[in-house]
Amino acid sequence: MGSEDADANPGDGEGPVRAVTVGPFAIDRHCVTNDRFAAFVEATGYQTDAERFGWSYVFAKFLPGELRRVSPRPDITPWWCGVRGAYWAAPEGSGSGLSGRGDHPVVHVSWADAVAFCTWEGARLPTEAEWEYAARGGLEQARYPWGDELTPGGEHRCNIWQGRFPSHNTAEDGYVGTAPVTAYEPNGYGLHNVAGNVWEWCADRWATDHPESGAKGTNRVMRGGSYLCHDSYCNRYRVAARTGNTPDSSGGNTGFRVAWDHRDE
Ligand SMILES: [Cu+2]
Repeated sequence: MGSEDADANPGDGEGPVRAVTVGPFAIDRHCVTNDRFAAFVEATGYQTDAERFGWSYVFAKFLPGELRRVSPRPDITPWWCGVRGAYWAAPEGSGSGLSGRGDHPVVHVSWADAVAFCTWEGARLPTEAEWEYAARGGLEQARYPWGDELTPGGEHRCNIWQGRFPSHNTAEDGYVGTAPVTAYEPNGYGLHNVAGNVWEWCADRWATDHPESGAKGTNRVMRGGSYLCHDSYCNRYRVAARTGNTPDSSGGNTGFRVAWDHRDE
């Protein structure tokens, strides 16, 4: 687990490369889709954190002009807008919807929302070690879930940013925003889109020093990178890359996949 890549972000705690043991577990081949999350909400009436707060982060370029102008932006990541009314079923705020995106990953879900969904399904979030073990697809210390080359034979294998970030996405990989959860070829274990598309919540608390007794902070781990990742700014679509966020945070590029204790199937 982990990497000692020279181009890892120094504060991310990817390394050192270390042996980690995981027990038997099952993990979904792909992220939870909008359709699947809708069934959960329909059955339970669950309200997400973004709905309770009344807003969530949306990539500025996805917004119509007026909404883009009135929505506040963080100083250090000004390509994000805090958009009133943005939540999983209205990913670009009021007036937007999920038409044509039923099989895309649900986004604008917080860590707490993801846990609520998992609990309802009798499942759980993967631990970070389980996630990485599954994402590597049986390859040892490869850079990506499919090998060391980003586009083997010129073929795109994941949904990230091409062009100049954050002004121009050429979408050579086929997508500007989210892609269907089963887009691109799966890795050696049959998992789709572990790299790119949307960040995926893990169960673990965030730390960079990998304490054996588990981290104590409040932030939670996210893995995999998203459609906004580009090597000029954030190359966290490498399989060992990691980041974290507060458990009530949500945004238009964060989703999750579900895991289970071992089951026969
Ligand atoms: Cu990134």
